[in-house]
This record gives sequence, C-alpha cells and structure tokens, in this order.
Amino acid sequence: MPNQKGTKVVIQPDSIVTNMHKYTYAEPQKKHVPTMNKISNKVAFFVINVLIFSLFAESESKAQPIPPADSNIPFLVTFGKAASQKYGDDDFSQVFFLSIPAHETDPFYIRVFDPDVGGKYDEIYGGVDTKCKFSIYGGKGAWSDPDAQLTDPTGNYKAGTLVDSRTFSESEKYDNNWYSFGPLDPKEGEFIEEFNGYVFKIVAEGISGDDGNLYNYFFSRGPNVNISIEGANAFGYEWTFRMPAERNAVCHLYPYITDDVVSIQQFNFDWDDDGIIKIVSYEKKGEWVEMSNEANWKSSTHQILETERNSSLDIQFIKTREKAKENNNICFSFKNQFGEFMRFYTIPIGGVQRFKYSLGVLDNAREGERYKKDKVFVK
Ligand SMILES: [Ca+2]
Ligand SMILES: [Ca+2]
Ligand SMILES: [Ca+2]
Repeated sequence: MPNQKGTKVVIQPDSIVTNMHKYTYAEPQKKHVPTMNKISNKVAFFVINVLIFSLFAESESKAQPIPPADSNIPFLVTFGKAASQKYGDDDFSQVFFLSIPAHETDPFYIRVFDPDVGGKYDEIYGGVDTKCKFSIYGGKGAWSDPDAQLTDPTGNYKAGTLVDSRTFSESEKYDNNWYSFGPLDPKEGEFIEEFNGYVFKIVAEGISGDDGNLYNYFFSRGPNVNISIEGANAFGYEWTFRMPAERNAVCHLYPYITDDVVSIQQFNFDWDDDGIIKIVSYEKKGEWVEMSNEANWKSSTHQILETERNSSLDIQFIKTREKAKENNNICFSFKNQFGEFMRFYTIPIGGVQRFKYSLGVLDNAREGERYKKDKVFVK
C-alpha cells in the first residue's frame, strides 16, 4: 500500500499520539497565531512533518495492530447475529483488508487477540452462547470484487479464495490470549497494482448468539510474538468498535482523502449521545458531524478543499457526558461524492492533518459551551 502519495510526507502515528491523547475539546491550546498567512503555515506544517518523520521513522511497527495504538480505540466489536442492534453493531459482521508489499516472500501470521466470546473483556447478555467466526480470504476478487468494498455483508462480499477460518465460542485457552492464523504465504493474497501488494481480507462474523465479541488484530512475522511486517498496511470501510469507558477519552479514525474528493458523507450508528464526533483537518478546526443516538444511523455531508486532499482526516470521537457510558459500541463509515466508501487505514496515508492554526483557550471554551447549549453541528 502506498504510504506516500504525491509529495506529502508521512507523519508516523506514534509521533502524534502524545498530543492526541492529551487533547480534549476543553483543553487550553497554544495561542492563536493570526499573523501567519496560509502559505507560511503550510510551509511550517511540512517542515514539522519532515522533522517528525525523521525522528520517528523507526516507529512504524506501532501501527500494525487493528485498531492502531494511536487511535485510542480499545477493541473492535462484533456481536452474534441474535443480538439487538441497540448494543451498537448494525450487521454482526466486520471486514478488514491487509496489504503485504509485492516483494515480500516470507510467511506471516494474522493474530487475533481474545478471539473467544466470554471470560474477560467480552460483552455478555444472559448466558454465554455466541459463536464468532474469523475467515481469511485471498486470491482473485478478495478486494477487487465491488461487493467487497461495501459496508454491508451482502452479495459477493466474501469473494476470493478461503485461505483459513476458525470459529470461537467461550474458550479458556484463547481468553485474554492470542490465536494465530498461519503461516500464510503473501502470494496467496490478491495482487493489486494500485497497492503494489498482495491483499488479504479478514471477515469476522457473529454466526450465533447475542453476545459481543471484543478483539484486536496484529499482523505479524511470527506466530507467538508481535513483529510488524515492514511496508504492510491495513484498512476497513466500516469500523465497529468500543469506546473507552473514561469521560473525556478521545478516539481517532483516519480516512484517506484521495485527490478527486470534493465532499464526504459520514455515517455513524448508535453513538448513544456519548459526546462529540468531529472532523479535524488542515482547514477544519473541529467540524461537528450529525450524531446518532440509540440504534440509529445519522449522516451529514462535509465539503473538502484542495488542501485537504492526498492525506488523512482526523475523525475525533470525544466522550463528554458527565456520566460516561461504559459499554458504548459504535459503527462509522464515509462515502465520497461518487458514493464510494472510503478507506480508513491503520497507518494514515499522507499523514494526519492538523488544523492550520493552534486553537486558543476561547475557541475551545466556546466549543464546550456550544455542546452544552445548542447541540448543533456546523457544515
Ligand atoms: Ca448471550
Ligand atoms: Ca473476545
Ligand atoms: Ca452504542
């Protein structure tokens, strides 16, 4: 997968994690710098990126898990198909794609943390009765079939060749522990010229029961250890994940904006009025999106400017409620103006955008006030 497109420089995710994790909507930031014009700001932006890149070039390994460490998302979630949508999963299915560089010949492993349903972490209703199936697909169509690039488990979304699969229920062995698929041969993936790599598809399905499986992935060189695969990247079109329990926690997703995008439509499901979802970019200091409540979808359309293309937006999910919801699961996706779903990469392509000016104390305070009183979003 191309980590760089055009001339922009990749910000390594580890380099932004410190600031991101500290950031909340009400936290005082550096003073506004109105005297700097747009061009000098952009120059400064790139200079800083280059510095950060050189400092953190070795830290790419941190981005090999799904969810990535700097997203602050604790777990992916897939419920059994008998579950209520009110638990936060709209379709009891989750799909990710992994791209391995074309030159790779060494075998690798797809590791799943806590693949079982029961014991620690998982969200259980009544008895533990849920089976969750993980399947890995390669070969022709795994990614290139149009149905594979949608967000609903319909049509030919499982296109490709089944490489391996396994179904988990409650398991002492795999509770709070890893299961490793593999060794897998990179050449079993679907070769995609655009990515200059072999692409694998990983499907998680809640095939029975009503409980929620919480789990993570790591793409590794070894079966019993997490060693990243250099140059690999992963993406999904719709992420279903658990928010942290703590008030003021901020999670991030990074949709990649290609150079033909002029507007985006976001979709979120079952946000449960848990706080603010906003878009941060070079041009947007924090543009709110329309937010869902219990078991409904909300969407809104947002304009994209030239300076926001060829890199990744920072979608922030901020818990602001006095009484934070403990088990909030949410689904999130984006379409471009062509109606195509967009990719959210674990290693943000083109780097993660930041607003061109630092936000002042007043800006942040106003945003907090607006949340309390108006609950509007800004287009
Ligand atoms: Ca159950
Ligand atoms: Ca689990
Ligand atoms: Ca929810």
